Amino acid sequence: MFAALLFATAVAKKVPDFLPNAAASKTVTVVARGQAQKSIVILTEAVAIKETGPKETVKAFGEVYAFSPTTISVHRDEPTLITFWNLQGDDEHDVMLMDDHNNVLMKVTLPPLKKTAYIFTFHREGVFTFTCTLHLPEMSGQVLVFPPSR
Ligand SMILES: [Cu+2]
Repeated sequence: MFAALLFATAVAKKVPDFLPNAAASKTVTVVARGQAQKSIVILTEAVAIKETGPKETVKAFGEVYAFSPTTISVHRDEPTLITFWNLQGDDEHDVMLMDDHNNVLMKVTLPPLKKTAYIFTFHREGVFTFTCTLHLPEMSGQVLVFPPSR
């Protein structure tokens, strides 16, 4: 009963997935299918976990995960396929993308042992931040959006 209640609370708290709405799509367009000019893979790396340790690190920090790489660069208006590989068999991750004013643009779940891919086209140059809401603050990274290449 108690466990079920805890579970229900966790589920209720979980932010549902969403892609950029009409306003956010002026900053970044995100689609599941289409033509991309570039492809980037981002892994979910287990830095310190209860199964493999180091034990003292897990004791001090809890389980620690990281996106790898943490910084990627794209060009403005260049459709870029970004594929997240969740390498963990028993841990869900997610990715929440924010603009340079910390406005949340989208959030999608990264299920265990699955590749999650979208084509991102950024329409504004600048520094965007992405983070896993389940492993804050360490599991986060940046997208640097540069001027068009030609
Ligand atoms: Cu995570």
